[in-house]
Amino acid sequence: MKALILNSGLGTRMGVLTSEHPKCMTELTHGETIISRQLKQIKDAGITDVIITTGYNESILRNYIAGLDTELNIKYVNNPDYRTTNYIYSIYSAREYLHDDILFMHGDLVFENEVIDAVLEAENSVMAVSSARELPEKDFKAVIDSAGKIHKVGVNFFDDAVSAQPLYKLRRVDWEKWLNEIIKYCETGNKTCYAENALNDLDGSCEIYACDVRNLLCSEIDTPEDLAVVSSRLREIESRTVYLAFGTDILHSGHINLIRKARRLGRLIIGVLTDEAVSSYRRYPLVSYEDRRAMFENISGVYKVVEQRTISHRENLELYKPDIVVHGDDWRTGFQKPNRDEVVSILASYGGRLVEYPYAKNDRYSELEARTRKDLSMPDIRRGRLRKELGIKGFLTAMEAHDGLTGLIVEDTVIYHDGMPKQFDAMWVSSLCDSTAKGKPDIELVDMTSRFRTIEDITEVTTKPIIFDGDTGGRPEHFVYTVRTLERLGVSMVIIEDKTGLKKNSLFGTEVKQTQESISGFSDKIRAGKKAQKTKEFMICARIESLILERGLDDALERAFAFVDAGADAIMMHSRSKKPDEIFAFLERFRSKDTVTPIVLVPTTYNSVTEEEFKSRGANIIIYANHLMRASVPAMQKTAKNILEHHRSRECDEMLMPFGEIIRLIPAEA
Ligand code: SPV
Ligand code: MG
Repeated sequence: MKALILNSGLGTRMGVLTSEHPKCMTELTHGETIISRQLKQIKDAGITDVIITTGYNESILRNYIAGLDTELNIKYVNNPDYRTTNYIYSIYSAREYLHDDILFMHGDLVFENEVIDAVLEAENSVMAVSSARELPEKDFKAVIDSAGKIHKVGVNFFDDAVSAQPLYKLRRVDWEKWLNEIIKYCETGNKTCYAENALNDLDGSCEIYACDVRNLLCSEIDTPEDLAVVSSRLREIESRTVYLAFGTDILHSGHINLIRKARRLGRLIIGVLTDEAVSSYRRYPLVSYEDRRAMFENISGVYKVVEQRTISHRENLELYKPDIVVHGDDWRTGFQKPNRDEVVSILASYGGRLVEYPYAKNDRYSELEARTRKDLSMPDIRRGRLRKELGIKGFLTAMEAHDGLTGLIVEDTVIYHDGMPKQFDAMWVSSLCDSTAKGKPDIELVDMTSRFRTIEDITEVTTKPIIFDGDTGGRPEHFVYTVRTLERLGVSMVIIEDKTGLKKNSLFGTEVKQTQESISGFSDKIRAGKKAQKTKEFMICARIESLILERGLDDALERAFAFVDAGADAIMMHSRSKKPDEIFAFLERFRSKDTVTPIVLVPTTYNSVTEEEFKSRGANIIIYANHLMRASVPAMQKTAKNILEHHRSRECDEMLMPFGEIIRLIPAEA
């Protein structure tokens, strides 16, 4: 594509302003002239070849442009009869250079970047028009049909017309038709009319459509009054602020393009989502907030980088009141729609506007995301995430997973509420469910080698942090090996319980014989584990069975403080009461002395309490310890019975998920 700028004319209506140079050299703001601005916009649009028709004060113009150092290939074409002809003849003079797609503009036209972007992005040949402006008495108007196609352009058309500006993007097929007509006009002596007279003779067979730029700046400067109006609009445009939020940790060409477009609209403020905000709606960010912030700060043309603490833009829109918010158009539907609606309504409250660009879909971007997810599943990255996320959010939820498929369900299940996604933060590899899945009792019968295999099945297909139920941890001499193996597997935390002898599941309470380990014996085990661990991030959590074994709160508290002293990174307080009172009492008394050690709860029985309440009382991790297993067993029994009853499977089909859907849960390449 080439740009064609018409600069042959005298510009007499500008008075003294054009006495010494062509009109296009008129200064707009801060040393910028009409022509320097146009050439910069052309270059920014990626066009390198420019044809400028000249006449009046040609050498002054050429010297001036040479001094601008535009890096454009500029071809000057002189219209020798510029005093007596119109620009139709200038185009005719340049005809041999114009066999291409053409961006065509008058030399006195000033437009904002959004205008040239809209014109160039249009699929068809287009002319800039404005349906928002009053019809000008003396300037161009375009007659358009209901499909937006332009039939006539001129000063004297009023019916079905809109205000039109001499800025066209012309595809070669259309332009050649118009150019041929211009050539015919000039060669039959018709040199003093507008080039549009030739276009009008084609009566729509040259297919040019209206590109409606509404209230955006796109004006010719004919008089000093025009200049004053346009200059003041430009100052306003230059001081505009544009807001664009990013939660990404990989910057690809789609993001760079969006930034490039956004910064052309004004001073670009980038809102970088905090780690907490990112992990609330997407995966955990691989690159930390500080590093992501630095990444954006180092992109040229970014005016300011600020923190965005939630997925909602509200806080920052109210703080910075940007004139424009830029976003990909992907949020018009789906879970982000409520966020978009909120942005639209906040912008409307102070007169800002939303600019959306087509969302860049690209297989390469999906591959990058898949690769990042794979990185997240690597043990070294995964292991530290629980500690980090606890630091970021302070409160996490974990759901049990006992094989690869339940791991995928914990990994991928997400719900949306008011534009906010909610998902589980971590996975609990329960001894109860791991044993149950194998049809075995929960008595440390399933050995560690088998338990590790379950972990591997899960880690192979997921990325979320894993909390491992280590039962009693076994003998201290064995536990140290378990710790190191778990670290190698990428597990984030092991929870061991202060029981000894033949362990039985806690939910049996005192119905079965269970023996609690001594404080000193269990403290030694914790110390041995902490000493054995190779990485800083791995966590050992001490689980206290005092309430299960009805030993009372004082015993529970004494143990909790002793185990923290022995090096436990967290405390799990277990209870099988239907009421949360003893857990609440524990939280209150523990937190009055220790405000930092994370507390883990497993509210299987006292299940009426919400996560919000646990959080407000000082808990940090809530584990849903056996729910996927409990959901699947009755469904399987019901199906088995149904088939037995009906002697065939048709009746139970509607209770079942088609395998086509199940397969969709499973990534093509894990
Ligand atoms: C498990 O899920 O294996 C547990 C929690 O240890 S509980 O079953 O409540 O004891
Ligand atoms: Mg267990």
